[in-house]
Amino acid sequence: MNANVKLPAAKGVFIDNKWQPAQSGRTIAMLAPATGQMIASIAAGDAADIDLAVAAARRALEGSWGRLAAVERGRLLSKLGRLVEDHAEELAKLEAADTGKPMKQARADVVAVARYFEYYGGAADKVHGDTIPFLDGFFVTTVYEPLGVTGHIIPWNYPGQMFGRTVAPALAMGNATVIKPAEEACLVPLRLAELAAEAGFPAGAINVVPGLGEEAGAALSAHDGIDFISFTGSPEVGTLVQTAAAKNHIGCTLELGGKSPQIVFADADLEAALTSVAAAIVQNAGQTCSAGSRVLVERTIWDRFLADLTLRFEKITAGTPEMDLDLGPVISAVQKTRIESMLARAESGGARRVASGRIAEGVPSEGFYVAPALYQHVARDSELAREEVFGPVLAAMPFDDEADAIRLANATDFGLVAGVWSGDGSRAMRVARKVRVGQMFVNGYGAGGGIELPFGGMKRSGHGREKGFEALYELAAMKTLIVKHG
Ligand code: TXE
Repeated sequence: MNANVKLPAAKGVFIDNKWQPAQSGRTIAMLAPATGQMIASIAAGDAADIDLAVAAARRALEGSWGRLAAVERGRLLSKLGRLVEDHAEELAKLEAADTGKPMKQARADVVAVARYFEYYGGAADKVHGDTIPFLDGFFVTTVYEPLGVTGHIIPWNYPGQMFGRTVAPALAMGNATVIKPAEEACLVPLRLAELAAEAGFPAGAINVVPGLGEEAGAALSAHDGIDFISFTGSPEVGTLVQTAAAKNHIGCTLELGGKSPQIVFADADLEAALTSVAAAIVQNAGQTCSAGSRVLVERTIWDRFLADLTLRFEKITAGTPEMDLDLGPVISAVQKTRIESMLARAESGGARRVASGRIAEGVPSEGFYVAPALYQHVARDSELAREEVFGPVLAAMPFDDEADAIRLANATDFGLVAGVWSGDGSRAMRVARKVRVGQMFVNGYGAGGGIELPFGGMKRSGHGREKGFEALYELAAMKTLIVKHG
């Protein structure tokens, strides 16, 4: 790791704007995915640290943070956004070391992090209620108030962006936050908390407790002192988090990944579709909830499309962050093994690998590299057709007509994102309205879309909306104020 990069992780748990060791004194070794070597040792927070963090957040709500006007909260968020820009290169290096992604992608991620704080900084004083005509002698209005202490369990694929995505709108609405970043990658969230203190956020508004999911994460989601929990991760853990939230009768948002299809009709701009289809599975080594992991191709162009896609796939190359190629390694040995086992099962079930990308020469042999892979002969009811791989693996499947395309697109339990490519605008709209997802692209596909665009799932992809103004409403309590004035 570059000597100029500070390692906030080594400093412990961040509570009340101060670093402290985990109460247990335990630590977790963090490995760089690109090299397999240890780069940092983070505090292994657990229930005792979560207790302290929730108490600090509650004090902040009752203290100076709770008294700040919306415009002041917005100013702090905007200032944090500018500090992120000032530290962009440092944060990009941390993100790349932590996740293994190419530097250009880590830099783009940091731009997005700053943008989250800028967007929600500007939005903080623009969430207002309605006046509602009611009976004679009454004045009725709705107001948005903070929920209270909000918990945020975030994953390792975009540690910086996920912090911005869920924490910025929570702060904009005046909540005090406790964040549990992923044990595999949490350097950027820890550094962001430190920068937030520098920006002037009062003690307790932002608390970060790194630690294992089954310890710190489970303790946060089950804590009776929180008022809301936001979770991004696997469907299995999502079930645990929602169950814990139900026991405390609090709300939650769940973002649980996807099996997102791009549907390509014969009349589409095929060049544009090919470029997008290849890019959408390579970004972040396929470890993106909205990765385009299925391509559904009209049978009349199947051979030609697959041949062109194969050519593109074979040029895709994985390397270290510093090589700055198309993709990096996957996050961990566990994930590499998980992907490889899924592919072995797919192949024994008849799926055929038609193209492989490359792994650059000279990558460290201990790194967690997976060559990008394109599969055909993928049975419609197979695991590869229906389940998230979370790696650079694309399943290609042909369809016969519009109805078949819609059926196939909907034939997974997930419903996060989809794309349709067609030169026939009416058909594209018909398909777009019938695919059951939270975000639908027409003649384009960008993982997750922009920060302004509401994002979230249907079915097993979860519920609730992040990004855009919708996130602010998820993270606020609407009160109806009824005044009888006679
Ligand atoms: O997820 P986990 P994992 C999917 C993807 C991936 C699979 C497994 O398919 O292959 O999930 O990844 C915390 N109580 N996604 O094992 O375990 C954990 O510490 C509370 C999709 O990494 O769900 C981390 O902070 N929290 C995805 C977070 O949950 C717990 C992003 C996610 O980890 C916990 C990541 C518990 N009992 C994985 N156990 C997306 N939607 O983008 C773990 N955690």
